[in-house]
Amino acid sequence: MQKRALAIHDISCVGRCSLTVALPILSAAGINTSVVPTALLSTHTGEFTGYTHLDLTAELLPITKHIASLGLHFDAFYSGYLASPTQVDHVLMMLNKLCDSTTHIFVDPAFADHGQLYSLMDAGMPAKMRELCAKAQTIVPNITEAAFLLGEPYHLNGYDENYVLVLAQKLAQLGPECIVITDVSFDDAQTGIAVYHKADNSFQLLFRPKFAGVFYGTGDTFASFLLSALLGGKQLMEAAALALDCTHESIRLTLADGEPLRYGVQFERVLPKLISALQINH
Ligand code: PXL
Repeated sequence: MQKRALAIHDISCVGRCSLTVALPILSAAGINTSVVPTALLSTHTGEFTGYTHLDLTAELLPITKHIASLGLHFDAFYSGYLASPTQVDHVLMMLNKLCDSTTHIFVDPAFADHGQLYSLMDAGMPAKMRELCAKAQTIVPNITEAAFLLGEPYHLNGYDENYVLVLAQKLAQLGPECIVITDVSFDDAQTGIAVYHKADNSFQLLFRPKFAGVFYGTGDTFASFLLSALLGGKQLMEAAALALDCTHESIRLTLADGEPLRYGVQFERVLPKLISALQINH
């Protein structure tokens, strides 16, 4: 049976992030993916100016009621960028109405990066997003979001493995079983992820050579690759390593091609690698 996911993120028309990343990646992984757009923007809010923004919170209850009436089972509930703290309450309502005991609740908090909240983000978002993370089985914050979720000081650099381990353990205490922290870096040469599994207190760091630049949407590509691999039956560590490799390769190809970074990364070119790693026969 094909797995079924519900992806709840914004649509940024231009600039490959959120749903324009999640839908193609999950679909390539053979997952039947339904989408709920949380907001409609002309571009992401990273390196563009003058973008439009339509908050779709008012649609979430009617959409949820109708989908709930269909009696569908979702194997994964995957939330990402949310427009406001109020919208997080609506997503919690969706979660209650659309998930059952076997739904993998996978939350990418997607509200900050490099020590700062995203442009349109309300200062109340970290505290509110904590409530959603508490309901998740897996969360994938970057290091900024991990610190902000816990109200801990954010360190641009000069932190060590123990700082990251303590963040992961404290995040696990909120509720989730699996914590994958992205954008972990102890020096200029390497960047990577920290993978923490609460069941056995296991903690592993995975690094790849660091590329210079700001890569928009890569949190979304990483999370989408990771969820694809988990739904494809991979264990957490193997799934995280595959997602890291696919994301790293997307960045490498984008830089080699010379495309301006604000348009996101060329994840499309890595989909064959994902498909073969997951041994999917389309
Ligand atoms: O990739 C995260 C993201 C998602 N959605 C919007 C964003 C960003 C990051 O800047 O602006 C609208």
